[in-house]
Amino acid sequence: MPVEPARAENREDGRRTVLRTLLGGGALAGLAVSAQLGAPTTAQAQPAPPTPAPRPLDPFAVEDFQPSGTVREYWLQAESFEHNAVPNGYDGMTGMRFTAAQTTFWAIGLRAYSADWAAPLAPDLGPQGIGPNTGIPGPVLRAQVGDTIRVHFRNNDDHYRWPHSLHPHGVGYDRDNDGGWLADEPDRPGTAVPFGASYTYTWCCRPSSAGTWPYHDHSVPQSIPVPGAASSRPRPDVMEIGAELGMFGIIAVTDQHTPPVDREFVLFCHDASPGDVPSLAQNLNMFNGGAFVDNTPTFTAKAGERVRWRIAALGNETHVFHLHGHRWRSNQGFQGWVDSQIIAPSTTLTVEYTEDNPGDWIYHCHVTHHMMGGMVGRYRVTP
Ligand SMILES: [Cu+2]
Repeated sequence: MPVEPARAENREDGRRTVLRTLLGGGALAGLAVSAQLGAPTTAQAQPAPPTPAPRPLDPFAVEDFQPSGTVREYWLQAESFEHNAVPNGYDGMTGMRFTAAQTTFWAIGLRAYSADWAAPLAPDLGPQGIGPNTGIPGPVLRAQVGDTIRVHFRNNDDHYRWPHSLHPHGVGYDRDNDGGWLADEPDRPGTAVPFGASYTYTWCCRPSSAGTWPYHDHSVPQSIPVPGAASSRPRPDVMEIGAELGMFGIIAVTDQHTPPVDREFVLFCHDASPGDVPSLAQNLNMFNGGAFVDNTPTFTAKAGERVRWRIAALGNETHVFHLHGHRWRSNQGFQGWVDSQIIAPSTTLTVEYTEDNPGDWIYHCHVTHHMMGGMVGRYRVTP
């Protein structure tokens, strides 16, 4: 089934390639540094003629897309479950304690299954894996440029029984594979998959798709009834409430410029508020469905390993990802070393470095209220 319009943009991939060459620590960058260090420095040496600047990339150029013929097939299921974001009941940073009732809500997650949703897939935390497959975040969907991602999606939200959808970022798709619901075209295929039904989405990995992207529920807005409230609709419906309750994950697309790594960490920044989720005692600012150290993921690495974080955000807040004891090359506007980077809803960060600093570290959002709302985790590096 053709899923791609014939035209697309060339700009992103071209810019990525240039940045990788200049900044990615690749062979060319290394050679340039060596040549400078080894160059003669006598007064007689003539300066080398300046390297001509690369020609500006044509933003209107048609993307050169070569299909690989590989189809990456995933069987995903939306599932509702009672979820405690703070299972140890404790904020290890401030010392505050919580009861389970204050931090538990009915969540909706996404899990990966074998073909025809026969059995849930085993966790795989390796650099090519789907992740823990516990539902929040959903499985990592992986592909290479040229591949097709085919997601067979089944809605088994047996608690809320709401319609749901999957909407991807970064990949190519036509409108029937977009998943974004609109009130003025409510019957658009794949935008409101009813409870008990399934739908297959086909997405195409173009050269401009290389990188880290989110996917999430983009279906009909809903509100969560307050127990005992007179009206079943006590407040305006919340758009993307399925995503607020946990229906999201990361798409990781690689190309020939993607460096191989020993560790890959997937981190999703998201929030839930008592205004939308009445069982919560306060705003929860979460990493991968958990809040506060030892409830959020504890990541581990060894000195010498090549490490990549794939970080995405959804929700109402803009965050600042900060990792103690480490610096890395920014791939955003400022092209230098950083130890903190801004990430806003639906944007992503791909952080890469060689681990060289053993210790018990923390990573956290550097927005104070978000740190206090739970966005803190541990990162343990062994020698
Ligand atoms: Cu934050």
